[in-house]
Amino acid sequence: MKKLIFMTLIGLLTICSHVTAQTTKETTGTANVSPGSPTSPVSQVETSEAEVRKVDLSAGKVTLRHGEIKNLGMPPMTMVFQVKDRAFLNGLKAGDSVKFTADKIKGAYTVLSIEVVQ
Ligand SMILES: [Cu+2]
Repeated sequence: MKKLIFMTLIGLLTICSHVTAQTTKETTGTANVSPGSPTSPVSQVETSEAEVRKVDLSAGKVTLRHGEIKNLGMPPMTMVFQVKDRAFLNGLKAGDSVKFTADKIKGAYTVLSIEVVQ
């Protein structure tokens, strides 16, 4: 009889620890997903640095020799960007150092914001 109780206890303990383990696993699993996971939110746009090479007011384009653009996974290079607003090009000239954000919009690399740095 004593042995039966003992076995039952062992059985209960096993179940308990199993449940606990599962709960812990689930909790940590959820914790890993939810807090500020950098990949999930609507395309986080990071500021990149560049030097203006050419401004094309009539086409609404700017050529930038840019540093790494993390949100686009792009290494440093010189390339042409569309601009979201042609007003961005007013006051920009070749040789300016700028900070800008860019994203791919309808298949075209587009400057979303740009600011001359002194
Ligand atoms: Cu590029």
